[in-house]
Amino acid sequence: TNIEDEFVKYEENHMWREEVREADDIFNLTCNYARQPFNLRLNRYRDILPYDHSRVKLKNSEETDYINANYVECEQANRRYILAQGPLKTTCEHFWQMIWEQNTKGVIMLNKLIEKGAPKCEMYYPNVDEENCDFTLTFGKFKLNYMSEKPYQDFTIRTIECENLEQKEKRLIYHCHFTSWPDFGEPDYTGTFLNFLNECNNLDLFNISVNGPSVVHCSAGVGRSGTFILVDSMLQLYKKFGDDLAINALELLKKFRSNRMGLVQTQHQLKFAFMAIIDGIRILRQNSNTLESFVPNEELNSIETESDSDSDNDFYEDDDVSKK
Ligand code: PTR
Ligand code: PTR
Ligand code: PTR
Repeated sequence: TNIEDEFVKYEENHMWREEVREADDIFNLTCNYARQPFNLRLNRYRDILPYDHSRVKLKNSEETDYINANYVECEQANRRYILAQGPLKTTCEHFWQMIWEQNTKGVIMLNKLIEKGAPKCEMYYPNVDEENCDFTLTFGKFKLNYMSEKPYQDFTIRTIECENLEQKEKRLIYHCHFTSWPDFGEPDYTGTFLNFLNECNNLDLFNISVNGPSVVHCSAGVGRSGTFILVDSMLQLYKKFGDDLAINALELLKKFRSNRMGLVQTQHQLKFAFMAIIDGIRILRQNSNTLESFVPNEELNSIETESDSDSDNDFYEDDDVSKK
């Protein structure tokens, strides 16, 4: 398809950096509500704010209906996501309230709580993996109970029972946590990422005819989250249109960026998204339109990634050591 040609063109002409910037800030959209004095402290980063026109509004709230989150849509792929910042101490209750009110079935988390020694997200979910973790957490009217988890090599799928103490009603929420994606970086392999995406799809998390939109977040909810939904939507479009797919990934990214700012932060993330889409399309073609992996992870990485050269360096370092 043309995405392979585009990849080669961007790669040969060193265009990734240009493309990731060019696509940004072409919209004159406002974030006035996010800048209101009573909402400012609810933002993790001063420079990543939700546009007014697509922000998610809390329904049942007293002081403010504000949360740093946007609806991001691709109608043709039948996809509607909510992209959000990683909750702060002061916004954990709002986060669960959004999940409840929007009828969300799945939360996709792409960051770790601490990255490069700095806190990137509050521990808003009960778990058994972190230090000082708890089986049960309560934020205002929401009580979260840890139910189970299934660990994979680079991700964990948890089930959490969310109990609304006011309405005395309980729901099961899937918490899909990808654990090997550094901020301003990209995963080492497209294979593990595609396996993760496939597991999320197997849980039917993105089926908006049945459930509300899934919530996708990282720390700011733009770099990694944007990369994730770009790959998911493009592969969904390929499943639907096959090789007749006429939508190009950069156009889709621009459209997404009119819903939430800053999606896909670095040229490497953009390149990674293209590699994952291309590898994903190869699997769909070979495997009657499902991503169900039938080859080991390493074999999915047909295109060399930056990290391949890193491991070359490791090899030479080892060599030096053996000479001593
Ligand atoms: N986010 C800051 C900026 O706006 O430029 C700084 C920044 C940029 C921080 C890149 C980290 C970055 O990536 P890395 O952690 O890989 O150096
Ligand atoms: N001001 C922050 C910075 O540029 O460092 C905002 C920011 C932080 C932007 C993290 C993106 C970030 O990455 P992600 O969206 O993947 O968490
Ligand atoms: N907030 C940063 C910026 O806009 O400068 C985010 C960013 C960081 C964007 C790095 C692009 C980057 O590209 P590279 O890592 O290729 O310099």
